[in-house]
Amino acid sequence: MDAKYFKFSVVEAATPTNMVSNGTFDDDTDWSVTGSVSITGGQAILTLDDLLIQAGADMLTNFQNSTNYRITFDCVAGGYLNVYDDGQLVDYLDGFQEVVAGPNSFDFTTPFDIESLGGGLSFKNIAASPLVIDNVVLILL
Ligand SMILES: [Ca+2]
Repeated sequence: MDAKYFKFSVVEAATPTNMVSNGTFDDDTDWSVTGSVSITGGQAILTLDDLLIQAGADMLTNFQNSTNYRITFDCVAGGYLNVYDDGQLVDYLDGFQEVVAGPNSFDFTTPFDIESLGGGLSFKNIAASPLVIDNVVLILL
C-alpha cells in the first residue's frame, strides 16, 4: 500500500497592529495630560475627572468613520472609565464603565464623522481613587 503524504500549510492570522503610540507608557511621548494625571513608573495614573490624551495626529493609525475597534488595557487599580475622542465630543465606551484590576476589553464603533473630528483618544476616570492603567492596545476589528 502506498504511503500517502499530505502537505499542510499553516496560515497564521496577521497580528493586529496597535494603533496607539507608546501604549506601554515608557515615558510621556505622544501623551498629554490635564490636572493631576501623570505617567509614572511605566503606567498612567488617572486622577478624578482629569484627562489622559493622545491626539489623533500622534496615533500610529487614526480612526476611520463607522468602523469597529477593540481597545484593551491592563488595569492596575480600578475605577470608572470612559474613553472619548481627543476633543471629548464622542463617547467611545457608551458611558462610564467599571474597570477592575486585570485585563479589560471594550468593543466600539466610531461615528460617521470621527475623521472630521480628528479622532484621538482621551481617558477619564470618575472614581475618587486614582485609576492606573498600562499596555493600551487599540486594534481594528
Ligand atoms: Ca508600562
